[in-house]
Amino acid sequence: MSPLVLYYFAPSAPCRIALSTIRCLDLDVELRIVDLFKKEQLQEEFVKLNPQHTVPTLVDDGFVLIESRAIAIYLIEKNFQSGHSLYPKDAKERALINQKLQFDCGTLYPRIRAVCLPILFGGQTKISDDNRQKLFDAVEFLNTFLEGKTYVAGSEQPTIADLSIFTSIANIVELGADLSKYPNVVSWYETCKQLPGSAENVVGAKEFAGKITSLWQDKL
Ligand SMILES: N[C@@H](CCC(=O)N[C@@H](CS)C(=O)NCC(=O)O)C(=O)O
Repeated sequence: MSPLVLYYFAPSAPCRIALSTIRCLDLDVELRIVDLFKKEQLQEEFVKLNPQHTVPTLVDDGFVLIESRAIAIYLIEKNFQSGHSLYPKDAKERALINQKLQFDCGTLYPRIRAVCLPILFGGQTKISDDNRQKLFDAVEFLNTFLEGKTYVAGSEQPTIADLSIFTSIANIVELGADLSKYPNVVSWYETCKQLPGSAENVVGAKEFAGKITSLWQDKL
């Protein structure tokens, strides 16, 4: 069987959600780099594959899938039909994992983007106070969710919600965010650093942060 193909760019957090899932599941993958800083996602061949021209894009034996969290769920459902601790079959456990995936996709990560994209692509050199505040409000929510818990969905084992949120938090850690006011987030982050693929994930976050910090005259 041909290996999975993942169109990938390490500084992209969604790409690292997909890849860290692949690493935790120990699946074979061929990475094809799409350099967003060179606008390679707009090349005709790639747009034919993914008209939304986003990475990550997964190709599994001709089946094309976009959206990082959908990719994570697909890989587990396809390869572990009787379930996997990263995304167990129990409806309530899944619901709590899905909730935290939605929290990352709909709240935490968009607030990180709102801080970073004006710097990365908008020519700005400073963060708006409002955007910074909203980002740290989301970190505060995460800190509250983690009260008395080891992992974000409340399970005893890490899940894909941890992989997703770890990826977002790695970006702001590497941007120099002071998380000392969020002790639950700090200890959870240290725990997640033990997961397969997390060192590689942090390398991508460093690349992302390096690009931002070369452009701004500010700090988180
Ligand atoms: N919700 C999507 C977001 C994908 C996304 O927006 N990827 C960005 C990089 S972080 C991208 O490919 N941007 C290039 C473009 O939109 O042209 C996911 O989680 O996969």
